[in-house]
Amino acid sequence: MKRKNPILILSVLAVVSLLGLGLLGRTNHRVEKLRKSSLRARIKSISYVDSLKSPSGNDSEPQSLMVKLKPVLSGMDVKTLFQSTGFAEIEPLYDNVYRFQGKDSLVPLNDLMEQLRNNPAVELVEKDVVVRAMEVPNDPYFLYQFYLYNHGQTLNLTDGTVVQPKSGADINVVDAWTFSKGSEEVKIGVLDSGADYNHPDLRNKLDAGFNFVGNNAYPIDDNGHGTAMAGIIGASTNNGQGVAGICWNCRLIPYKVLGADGKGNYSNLVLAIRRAVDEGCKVINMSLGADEPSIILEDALKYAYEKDVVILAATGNEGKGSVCYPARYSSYVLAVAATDENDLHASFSNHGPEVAVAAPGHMIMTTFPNGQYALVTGTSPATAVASGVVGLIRSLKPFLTAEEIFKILKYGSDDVNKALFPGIDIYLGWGRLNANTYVAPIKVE
Ligand SMILES: [Ca+2]
Ligand SMILES: [Ca+2]
Repeated sequence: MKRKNPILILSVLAVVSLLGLGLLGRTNHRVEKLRKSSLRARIKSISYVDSLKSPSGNDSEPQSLMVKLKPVLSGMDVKTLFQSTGFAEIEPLYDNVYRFQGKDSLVPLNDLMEQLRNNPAVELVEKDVVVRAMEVPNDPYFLYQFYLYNHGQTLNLTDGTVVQPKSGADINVVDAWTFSKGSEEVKIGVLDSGADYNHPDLRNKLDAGFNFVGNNAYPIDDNGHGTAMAGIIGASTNNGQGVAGICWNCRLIPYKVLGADGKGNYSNLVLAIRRAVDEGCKVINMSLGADEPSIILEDALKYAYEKDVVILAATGNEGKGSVCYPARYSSYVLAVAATDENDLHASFSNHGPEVAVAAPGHMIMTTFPNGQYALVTGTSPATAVASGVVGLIRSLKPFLTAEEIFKILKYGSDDVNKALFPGIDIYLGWGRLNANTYVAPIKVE
């Protein structure tokens, strides 16, 4: 377990300024919207920003002080002695050392500290520094990945946008990593526009896939969408570089079904699903969709499900009351809706009775071609988040069937909209993912 210490924060800030330099000259907050096509799968808005300013946290400020009194005070009633100083509570720790609780005080802690420093009875005053007992990966952009760890950090984008996420609106994956960081045995098929095999945060994670668009063995990414999805699912993590992936050790297999324009067709999708199953993928990510049903497509999904593959697909980004295909085939597929950084249903996320779960899908920091990093938005990244989480479950519990994993998500997700829509609903399905509840051992008291 590592502590989050000042050295880590300094190094993160140092890299933040490098990010600003590295991405200078990029189009500011560009948003690509790709056109609908009735017979073609399509993907939606990818957005990215050119650079970011330094973030700041707000839940790690100390609320109390550790105070060492001079030995001459031993035996005296310390509470009486300091009762006028404005501390809510004074508790003995050991010998002459006390904890002075400033949490509910009307006086700022720094002022209380200064008062004590000037008090002749006080030998030493220190802030009661907040420590976190958890493993935080050393990837420098981890601070921007509030979908993984949201402690209410403020993000200032260079276009003037300020993102202020709600603390706790994340998939609780840092805790989950204590139990599962993924296994190389679990292969995740990413059916998309290919992947950047040279990206420093992906090159050690990608296995050979296939390019159905060019009908060759090289699923290179000439669009960017596939590289972004692959990074969310399983970028190299704790490697001191770029972003953290969700499934640290899972293998990623790109199957290219979308061209440079972000479009593809069902025939290649069907071929890719069948090939991914036959090549041993236990999870299939489809951050894509179209509006028309297809019996042949449904047959391919059924084939995968019966071979015990967990398939995840995006609900679509039109903000309408119908879920795209293949996500709509909910007997075989987990349809993933998007939430935002406040745990609210994202307005662009399609809804309907087929929605299974929701995952963060707004401003998701991930890999982008040519060694870059980007913030992407849509039900596409939400789906990739869910695939990474399913990869963690499959790694830890390979004996579970696809059907059982559906049930784990059903009973373990957080019903974050329960005030308005208690239980399963057409917006968030069973709720927003909570990776820790899926993988943590059940506590028996
Ligand atoms: Ca990394
Ligand atoms: Ca609900």
